[in-house]
Amino acid sequence: MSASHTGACCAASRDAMPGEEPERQTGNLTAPGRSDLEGGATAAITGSRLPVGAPGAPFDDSMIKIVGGEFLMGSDYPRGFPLDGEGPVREVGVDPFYIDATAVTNARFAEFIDATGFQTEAERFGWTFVFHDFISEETAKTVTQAVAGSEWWRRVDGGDWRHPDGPDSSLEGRMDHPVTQVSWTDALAYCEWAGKRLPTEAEWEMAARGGVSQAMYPWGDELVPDGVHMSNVFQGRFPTENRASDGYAGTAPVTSYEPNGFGLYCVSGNVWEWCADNWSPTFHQHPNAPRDNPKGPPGGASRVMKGGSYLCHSSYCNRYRNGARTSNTPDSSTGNLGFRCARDA
Ligand SMILES: [Ca+2]
Ligand SMILES: [Cu+2]
Repeated sequence: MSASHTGACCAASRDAMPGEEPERQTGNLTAPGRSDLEGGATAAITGSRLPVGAPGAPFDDSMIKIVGGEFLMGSDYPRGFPLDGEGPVREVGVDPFYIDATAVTNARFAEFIDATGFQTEAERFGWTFVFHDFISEETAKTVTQAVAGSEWWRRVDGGDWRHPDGPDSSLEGRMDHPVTQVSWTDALAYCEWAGKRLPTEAEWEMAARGGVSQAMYPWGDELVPDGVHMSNVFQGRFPTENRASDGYAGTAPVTSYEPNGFGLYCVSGNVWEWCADNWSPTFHQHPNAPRDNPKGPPGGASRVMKGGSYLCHSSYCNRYRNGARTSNTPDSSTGNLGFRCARDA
């Protein structure tokens, strides 16, 4: 996590780890060099869940057609993180597209791995980031590094998507949960296999808003309307007291809670979701920045993440809002970061 992400309960980056660079194998998929290591309004609701057969993929997935049009993107929320560049609120146009109703599950990801033998970056690096509470006592004895300033993130050797809490953990009972411990590069590989792609940030946010203009959350402005939990975030005292009043201390099944107006589940909370765009906190603030199907700036060391996660808490990191955003390096993987796919209409 770079200094610009102060306050991010959510993002732990490989480049946050000081000291020796873990050995990595090369040649599989391109991944960025690690040389910089240091220690809306007019969106029509279709509601039509057309089954879209992704060419080449062994299953038909249920995707949701977003009609496109213009919407108000971003947020001027005064309690946001200025360095995230949520604002200003601006009108952005998006072409019609399809998006997954849910995040990619462990079950789906397992199909991809079984079909391709793909090795994720966490497996190639040999380690990943796990939230401190989820690490077993046995594994904890082997953990030597925490992220400075976010000590709840621990580097765990042998953790990967199949072992999201460390080498002695498993996916038992979690096959319908979102896959985690996947890097942006891993997500692209899955998308390619599935005949899909990652959504742009604009597409993601338009879909997440569910046709409600400039609401704080996909369902409205209140986090817990009438005491009903609408998302999987963090209740209690972060990071030590996870009360899980919403039913889940970690990930939840991808169709938990009510879907938004477009039929998307868990866009807020549960896991962060990778977007296609390169990250910049300022690119969209330029007067001539693209407003028509914007795809983020060219270049850049990080990628956009949206939606917040089960670790977001109002007292610390309120990025479970529609307009919120953060980033991570494309080779990073954590236990609260997954993705959903999009597709051209
Ligand atoms: Ca929770
Ligand atoms: Cu957060």
